[in-house]
Amino acid sequence: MRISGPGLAGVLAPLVPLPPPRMASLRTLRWDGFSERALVLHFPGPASYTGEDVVELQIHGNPHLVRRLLGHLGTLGIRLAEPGEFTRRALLNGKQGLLEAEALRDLVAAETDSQIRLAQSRAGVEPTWITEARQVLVPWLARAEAAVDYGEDEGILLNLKDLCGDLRPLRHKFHVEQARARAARRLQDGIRLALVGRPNAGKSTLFNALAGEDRAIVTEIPGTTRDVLEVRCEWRGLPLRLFDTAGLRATEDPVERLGVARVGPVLEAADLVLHLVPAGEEAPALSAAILAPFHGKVLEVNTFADLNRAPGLPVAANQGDLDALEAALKSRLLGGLAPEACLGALTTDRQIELLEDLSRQVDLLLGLEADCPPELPASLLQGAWGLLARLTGEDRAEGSLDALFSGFCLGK
Ligand SMILES: Nc1nc2c(ncn2[C@@H]2O[C@H](COP(=O)(O)OP(=O)(O)OP(=O)(O)O)[C@@H](O)[C@H]2O)c(=O)[nH]1
Ligand SMILES: [Mg+2]
Repeated sequence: MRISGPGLAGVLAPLVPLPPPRMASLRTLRWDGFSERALVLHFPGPASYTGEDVVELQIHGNPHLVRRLLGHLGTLGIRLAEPGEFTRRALLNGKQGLLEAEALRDLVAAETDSQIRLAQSRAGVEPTWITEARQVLVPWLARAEAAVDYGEDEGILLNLKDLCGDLRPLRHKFHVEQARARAARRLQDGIRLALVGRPNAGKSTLFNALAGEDRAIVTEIPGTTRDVLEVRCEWRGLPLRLFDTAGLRATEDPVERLGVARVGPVLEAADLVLHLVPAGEEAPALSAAILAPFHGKVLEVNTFADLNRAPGLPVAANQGDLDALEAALKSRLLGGLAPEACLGALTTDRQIELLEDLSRQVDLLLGLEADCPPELPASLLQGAWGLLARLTGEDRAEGSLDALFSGFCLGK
């Protein structure tokens, strides 16, 4: 149990005398006739996770015992934490930045190796491009302010050419970061990948190959798969949620018809749809019609590439020949970046929107006329500065914190 708040030594005194700071000590907790031997840790504020006094009680995990102790702590004026409340307090007490808190939320939610690495790469370090952007902006903010305040009287002018010379490399960095962030968000969210096509196109074979396990039944009988099958896996650095579906065809079989009817919702929800067409065949009219509304997210792959070489994206899942598919997926989903190239990148909608705003702000600055009044660059520079501050959380709206911490679990 982790407890945070002011004056804990006094509050907990009736239960247990607290040990010296940061020393794990065996103590006996006494309440209501119970005597529980527990390892007790005491982190007096501000040198603690939340910045307040923090006490950890490592008691035996019996759920009834835990309930009884929680009940007793309630009588001492201690209540259960809200989801993410520890981190929220750490943030409000300046122990942690907003970007770090967001990275922690992603770490808690991560399900695959690459998602964990991505979240860890963002914890505890401010991205260097943010530091560099600040270094570029600070002197120009000062110069612009001076030009606004004293320009006319003292002849202080803002040299827009030099300003643009400094901003162009910055804009380039922002564009690089935008591409990295879009790819990183895909990785952090996971990619919903649907496999569709006519019966016997090789969907379940590919499904099993990507999942790395024998999950779906594969036979040479057309119409084998009826239900939608789902598996979460990481394939060559891509966190995937895979969906195997019933083969698309007009059929009298009532069970198979139900299966075909389930393909639509899978297509709706998918980030990317792989349409499997055996190499050398034309896509059947029925699948083409069903897929037409989703054409923006459909990628045609040619299965049975071991038997038939044809132009297109060759896949021979039963031979493990999936390199072309890997390249196509990474190009399509990550803009050609390798998953490792996304380490340290921004990932959340909030962060990405602010980065886009920042990029637009710099575009406006670069587009200024040479003879514009200094108030214009000054206010745009202020705007850019403000966006950076909102990104790192130095300037934040309370409401945005509610959204962030609703994604946390209890006790974090
Ligand atoms: N040679 C070769 N055979 C394959 C390939 N992919 C699948 N097969 C074989 O083709 C047959 C059908 O494969 P499935 O994976 O069951 O096809 P499906 O699209 O899931 O079929 P339904 O579930 O009936 O819609 C099986 O006998 C597989 O072993 C491939 O790339 N090359
Ligand atoms: Mg199948």
